[in-house]
Amino acid sequence: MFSFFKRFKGSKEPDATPEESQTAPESVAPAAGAAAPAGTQRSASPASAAAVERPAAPAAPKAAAAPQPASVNGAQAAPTLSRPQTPLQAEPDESALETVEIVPPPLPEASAKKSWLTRLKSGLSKTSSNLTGIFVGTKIDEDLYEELETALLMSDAGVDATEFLLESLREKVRAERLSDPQQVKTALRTLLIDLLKPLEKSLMLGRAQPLVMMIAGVNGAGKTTSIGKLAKHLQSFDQSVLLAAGDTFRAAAREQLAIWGERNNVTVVSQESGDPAAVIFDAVGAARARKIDVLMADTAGRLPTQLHLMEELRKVKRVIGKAMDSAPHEVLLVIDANTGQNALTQVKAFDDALGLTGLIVTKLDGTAKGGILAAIARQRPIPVYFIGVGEKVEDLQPFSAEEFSDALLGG
Ligand SMILES: Nc1nc2c(ncn2[C@@H]2O[C@H](COP(=O)(O)OP(=O)(O)O)[C@@H](O)[C@H]2O)c(=O)[nH]1
Ligand SMILES: [Mg+2]
Repeated sequence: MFSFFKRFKGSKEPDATPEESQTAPESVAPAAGAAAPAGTQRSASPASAAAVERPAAPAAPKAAAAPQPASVNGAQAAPTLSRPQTPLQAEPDESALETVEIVPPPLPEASAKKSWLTRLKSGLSKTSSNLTGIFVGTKIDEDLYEELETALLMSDAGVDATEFLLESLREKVRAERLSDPQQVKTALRTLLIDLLKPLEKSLMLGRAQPLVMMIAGVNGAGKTTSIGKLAKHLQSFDQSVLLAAGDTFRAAAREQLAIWGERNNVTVVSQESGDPAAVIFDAVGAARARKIDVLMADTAGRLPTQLHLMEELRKVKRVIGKAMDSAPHEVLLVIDANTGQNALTQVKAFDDALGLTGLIVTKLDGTAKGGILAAIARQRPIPVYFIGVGEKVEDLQPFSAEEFSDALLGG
């Protein structure tokens, strides 16, 4: 499902193995980011965006040439799930933690990848047909820009991102003396990718044991489902996983996670009643005692306007910090892409309350219009670790600005 690699924290030089030299440029920087306080991890600035940028396509041939390709990151590259070699370092520092990074597809099979992209494209087809229809004519005139403005607004991009994209596009058309609407479409694709790129970020594992991830969001956003999918992915990379049933509001929520855990052989820490902070506190203790790699803490859905419930989340976060100094290492918000501009409101409110480190955007397979990511990129650029295009495990995939832009523009 995911390609991945390991390396030692603190190794600065991309010189040990072909796989390391391939991965070092982006892997060193996120590790540094990971050590920073939660609030500073996001890739809002162009500099940090570059730092978290994932392997570019040119790296792929190199990986293919490596004796044992441990990770293949280029979109065109042949898929592999082979384990990475132990880095060829004579005496790794005992205190250095092994780090595993989950990077974007390739999927194991080209057909699986195709079906996943097809879902994304069909999910976003409303927006893409609106957008592509604009560029079928022969003239670049005011009508074209006006139609584009409408289409972008209708895609949930919001006023700010729409204006930004339109202005940049006019500028580009002028500067590059574009004369064909198809060229304008290509220019828009470039601008969209540039805008969304800072949202791309890999999830870095292995930088703490356990790596504690707290998952928040409104009801029905897809928190529990995404936790389940992620747990499966993580297990396939030999990561031991523990789940904390922090949604103590409804017995059904606890059961949902418990049943899922049983089926998938993942331990779920839960309590009959009570305080989510206490449940999660216990779970952190259990994860430490059992040397679990990743602990994911589910929480009850809540609206940002429910201030006492937002305060409860803050408490959960504080208490996690008491159970383990550096934790939580990730505070993720799950948003349903179908909620349009409201999703942006959620991002801002949860971020203000908790200091989010990442987003999971679900249900891009339905009637979502997709432009919301442009709005997020402009107004609260928090990394999008994963996007969901369905209910199956393989329907949760890392976010790629190129793939997403192509899906939006019907590419
Ligand atoms: N189509 C689709 N459905 C999803 C996706 N993610 C979650 N769901 C569904 O959304 C519903 C609510 O999910 P759940 O995880 O229980 O939400 P929670 O309240 O945030 O924990 C469930 O029926 C999920 O199967 C997705 O990416 N695509
Ligand atoms: Mg739930």
